[in-house]
Amino acid sequence: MSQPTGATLYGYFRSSAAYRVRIALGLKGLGASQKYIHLRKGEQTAPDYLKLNPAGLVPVWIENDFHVSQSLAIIEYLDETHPEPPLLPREPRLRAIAREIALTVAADIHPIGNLRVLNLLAGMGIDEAGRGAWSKHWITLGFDAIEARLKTTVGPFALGDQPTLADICIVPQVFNARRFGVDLAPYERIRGLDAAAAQLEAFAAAEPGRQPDAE
Ligand SMILES: N[C@@H](CCC(=O)N[C@@H](CS)C(=O)NCC(=O)O)C(=O)O
Repeated sequence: MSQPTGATLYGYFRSSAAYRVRIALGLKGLGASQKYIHLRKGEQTAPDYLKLNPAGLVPVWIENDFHVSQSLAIIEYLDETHPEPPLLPREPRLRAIAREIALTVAADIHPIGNLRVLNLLAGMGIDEAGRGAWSKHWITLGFDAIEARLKTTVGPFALGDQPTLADICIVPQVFNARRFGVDLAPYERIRGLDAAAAQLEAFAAAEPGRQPDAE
């Protein structure tokens, strides 16, 4: 039974940024109403939605007269308003590494493979195979960095025996990697934490296929 926040999360089943927020809510045992913005139909650019998020992206978190976008900002807000269980390690160096990994996904990998980027490439005449190769390239580069970074961590999760912001960002990106046919064989540590996370209901319930708007 989750604790209601009275808030609304605007998302889309396949949005990996919204997927991150769903995982964080699950780990905190928090509930929120969900509203679905159909990205492939372009609902993110509808005037009413742009009033909520002028960037035309999901997720957005709405709590009475307060609203915030950017998945990492939403997750930090949830962590600060509901501190248990913490989503960042307590030890400052591990916290820094958790943020490093989260940003490798959220700042370096994810934005370049976003729908609007792929749509722009399509408009420039890049065919589906070319767009797929583009996405695979950037995911592979980012995963190479994360896999190397995880060398000194102990598992089963990215930074030890509890899931953190690092796992919250990696797992949805692994989902995307599978969609784009990225070969995950070289990423033993990433595959290991993804498998560990899949055992937790917070991660399993947040999977795109389990969302009411899944197609
Ligand atoms: N940095 C943002 C990224 C948000 C984002 O790019 N969301 C994607 C879905 S994962 C989106 O709304 N894409 C719509 C589009 O590209 O038109 C965050 O972490 O929230």
